[in-house]
Amino acid sequence: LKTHVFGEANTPPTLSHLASLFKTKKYSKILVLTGAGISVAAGIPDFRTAGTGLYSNLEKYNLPHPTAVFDIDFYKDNPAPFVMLASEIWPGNHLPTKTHAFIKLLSDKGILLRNYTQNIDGLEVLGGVPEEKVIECHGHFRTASCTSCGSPMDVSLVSKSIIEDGVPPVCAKCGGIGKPDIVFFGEDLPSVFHGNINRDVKEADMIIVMGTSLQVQPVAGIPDYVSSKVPRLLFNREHVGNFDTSEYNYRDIFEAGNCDDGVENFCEMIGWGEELRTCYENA
Ligand code: CNA
Repeated sequence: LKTHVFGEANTPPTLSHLASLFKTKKYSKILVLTGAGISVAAGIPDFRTAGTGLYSNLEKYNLPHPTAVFDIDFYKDNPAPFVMLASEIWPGNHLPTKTHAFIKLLSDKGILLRNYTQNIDGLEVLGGVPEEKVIECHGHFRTASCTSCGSPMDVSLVSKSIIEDGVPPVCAKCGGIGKPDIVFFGEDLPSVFHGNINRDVKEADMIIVMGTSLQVQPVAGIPDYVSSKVPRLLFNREHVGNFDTSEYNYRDIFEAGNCDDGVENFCEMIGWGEELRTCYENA
């Protein structure tokens, strides 16, 4: 067993190693990578949890395969399933969780380098994380555009069409169909992702991954791009990615369970328990 990133040999790294270094302010450029799991406690189902996840509950849409609902070519030919789903998941009815409060706290303390989120629910910004600290890798519902000519579309008309009328929005310029600017399979990620990711992974001195199955590239690769000297902390219900739990592990910590519980426990360990509660209650 080699000496681990917390400076000790012959023992696997633990959360308390990390917490004690955290308290010395060793980490000041923390990259946070989040997914649908962090919003499950807000009442928004994730994709891949068997039984409750969206992919287990799409029978009514009669899809060839679950991911078709977010496939750009499928949508152009058959918009009805996404229109139905979008009317159900359109943001506005959910509040940020303790995990969102933790990300805000990291930002308030000046040690959040960036939060790369795969979520499209907007709860990071609603929870008070400054917009410049959040990269919504898979887009959001705040703007909309045409899938044919790319022209921006009035999002209030797009939401009315989808939520009230249950029909796909039509572009006034070319007659193509529109959609909110969430990223479908087959579409590129927003330029803000490409413009920041290379620098951020180089600068990060710690990465925290929460509530993601790490199945969707390129975001799923982010934990692999940070320096090998960087500790990697995973709060998730299940083990994902290549977080090392073997005897050779020298930098990974996997806290299994609900991320809100993991975050609360970690905050108690670093003396932030009270601040986390206040931050969560005031969000
Ligand atoms: P996913 O593939 O559904 O994986 C979710 C992961 O979180 C799984 O590993 C779960 O075990 C885990 N998990 C579920 N609940 C919790 C919890 N309370 N605490 C800790 N872990 C939990 O979702 P990903 O984000 O990895 O997949 C990427 C997709 C999902 C993105 O493109 C998103 O746009 C999309 N998505 C977003 C939302 C949202 O915005 N809230 C909801 C559903 C899907």
